[in-house]
Amino acid sequence: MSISTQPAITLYGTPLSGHAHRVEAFLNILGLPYRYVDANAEVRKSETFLALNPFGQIPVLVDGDLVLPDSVAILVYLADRYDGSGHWKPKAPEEAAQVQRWLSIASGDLRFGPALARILTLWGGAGSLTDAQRIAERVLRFMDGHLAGRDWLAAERPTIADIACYAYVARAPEGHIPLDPYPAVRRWLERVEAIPALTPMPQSAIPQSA
Ligand SMILES: N[C@@H](CCC(=O)N[C@@H](CS)C(=O)NCC(=O)O)C(=O)O
Repeated sequence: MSISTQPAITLYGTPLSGHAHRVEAFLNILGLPYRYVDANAEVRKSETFLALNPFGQIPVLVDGDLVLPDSVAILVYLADRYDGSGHWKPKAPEEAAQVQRWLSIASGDLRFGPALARILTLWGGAGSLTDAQRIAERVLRFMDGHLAGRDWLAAERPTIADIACYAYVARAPEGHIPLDPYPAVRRWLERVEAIPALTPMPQSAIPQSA
């Protein structure tokens, strides 16, 4: 009888996707074994991938029979399913609401602010860089004020809110959004990067225009 050593979890992502980084970081923090499939733009157009996510987007997590697209949905699932400590997704109503608020910011302002500015700068595409930078500055100013008197976004310890918001803030300079005006955000980034097992979001090797 042969025993399969294949991990139950597969993550479809790419190394420079901040959305995929959220999931990869959390899988590593939880110490869960997983198989990583590099789903580049070509792969994402394939019928096989579109069967997993009709939106053609990464990340997608497959865990046994479950096929789950969307980085935030995946963080919620992994926390509920595998975080025995309950620390990463608190249940107390106030903290739970704060976590949800920052997950919404991760999917909204951070996606259409620093993430879009980075995409447009590094790879081009549709959208206004000026609008994206304006949204980025607004959310970073808000984050900086919020973090001035606290270590973590949603609770007194790190939660999935910090994991969800980290990558696109860390790499905002790749969209020509300097982080110098946001000292509390920079200190928070250092705290996030010191979380055991979290691997920092890689810097793009693509040369940036001035
Ligand atoms: N709401 C989704 C957004 C994911 C997303 O935008 N992924 C990008 C890569 S960072 C993607 O796959 N883009 C390809 C496309 O939209 O065609 C999530 O949170 O996972």
